[in-house]
Amino acid sequence: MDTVWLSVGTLGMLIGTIVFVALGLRAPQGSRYFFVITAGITLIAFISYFVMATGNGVSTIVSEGGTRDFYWARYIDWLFTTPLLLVDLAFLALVRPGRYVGLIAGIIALDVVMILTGLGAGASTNVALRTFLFIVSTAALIGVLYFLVTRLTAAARGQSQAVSRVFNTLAGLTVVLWFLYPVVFLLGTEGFGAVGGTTEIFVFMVLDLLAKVGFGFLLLTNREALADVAGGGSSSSAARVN
Ligand code: RET
Repeated sequence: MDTVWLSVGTLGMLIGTIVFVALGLRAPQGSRYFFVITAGITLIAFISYFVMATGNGVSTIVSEGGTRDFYWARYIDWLFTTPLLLVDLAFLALVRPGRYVGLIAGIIALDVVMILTGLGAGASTNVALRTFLFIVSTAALIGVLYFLVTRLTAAARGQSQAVSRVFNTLAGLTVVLWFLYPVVFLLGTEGFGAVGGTTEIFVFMVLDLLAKVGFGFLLLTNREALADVAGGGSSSSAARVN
């Protein structure tokens, strides 16, 4: 069953990538970078899921409590795709992202800390170390989401109505979905083992599809918002000459 769910994830990410590339061929003027970034996100996840579905990217961890399969490939995926999702959100919210390099770099740095400490927590067999790394990872997640709902949301409010509306939807989706990852981790094989490995693989697959393909679809089909961002933040996109 694990292979079935990982294959569903592989196929879902492949379809997402193809759809995003196809949508990108008709991208509103000046907004193609959103399509490139978002298709890149699903392409990376496709590769990661393909690796896992074919029995790779997984190690057996032996501890006193027994053995468990640890799918480390998903952390390599997340290490690249979660910053790219945040870049999508930052480019949507900020009229001139170049002026906010510090803010964007800070959010990405927190995000990378979150994934790497999460990887350490998942791979470790030492309970104290795992607990410590889990707490650091969750604190970093809270930091990322804090900047998302404060600084980026405030910036998005200054954009056109179409932009701020889609930003609020995507930010809300991100806050809810991202918080579920540590919950699944905690309940699954890396944590208390309240749910089995197959359930964990299934739930992560659903979360990954929603957080990447669902997110991308909402963003890339909103042509009005994309045209507004490309047009420099006003609601008229005609003003911009490319
Ligand atoms: C981990 C480890 C335990 C603590 C925390 C975690 C957070 C993971 C997150 C992952 C998001 C992944 C996404 C993937 C894209 O599809 C690493 C499970 C806080 C937030 C959005």
